[in-house]
Amino acid sequence: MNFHDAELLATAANRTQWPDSTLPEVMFAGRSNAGKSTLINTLVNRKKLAYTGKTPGKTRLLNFFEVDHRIVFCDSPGYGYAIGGDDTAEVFSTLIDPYMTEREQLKALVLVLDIRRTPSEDDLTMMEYARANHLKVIPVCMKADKLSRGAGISAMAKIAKALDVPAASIYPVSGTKKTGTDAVFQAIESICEAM
Ligand SMILES: Nc1nc2c(ncn2[C@@H]2O[C@H](COP(=O)(O)OP(=O)(O)OP(=O)(O)O)[C@@H](O)[C@H]2O)c(=O)[nH]1
Ligand SMILES: [Mg+2]
Repeated sequence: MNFHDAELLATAANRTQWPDSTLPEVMFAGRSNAGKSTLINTLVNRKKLAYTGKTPGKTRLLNFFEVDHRIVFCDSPGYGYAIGGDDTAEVFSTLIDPYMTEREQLKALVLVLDIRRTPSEDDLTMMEYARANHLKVIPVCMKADKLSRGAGISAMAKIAKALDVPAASIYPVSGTKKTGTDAVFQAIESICEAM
């Protein structure tokens, strides 16, 4: 496991609160409870940088983390769960949509999925939306530790088919076993360096 320096740069409810940074950014999005915040913590080898929890709806705003002084990770609220009375549509229109369409240094979407679940309509919409905004998409299957090796491979094949991407382009990660993150980090780095 590599050491990465990481710090919270900003928490934003609207565009005026986006951090004043020019570093390349990567957004982490996905269904509520899929493991977005856990993935960020595991990538930077920190237990509690991003806020995680057993109940869905833990991440409420956009949270920006500067990593190694060269990349910014943006954690976002999950979709598919009503957050504090607001519905998913509102989170999308007030937080996620402006960020995805207007943030110039945003380079990639890490689409965070639960390896045990078929991608939802919202996942497919998010992926199309990222592509429409010229973002590269890195699909990551969290909770790989919950399935046996064989079941994990067949689950990822099904997910690849649903997303219409090659199976080899999907990254399995376990937050509890801390496996799979080096490959994800490299994928993020190579996209950010190419820009
Ligand atoms: N076993 C296992 N549990 C995981 C893994 N990743 C996340 N979890 C658990 O899943 C739950 C949700 O994780 P979070 O990282 O908070 O998920 P999130 O997508 O950020 O959720 P919201 O912010 O609420 O949308 C927590 O109880 C985590 O401990 C994993 O790889 N393996
Ligand atoms: Mg979260």
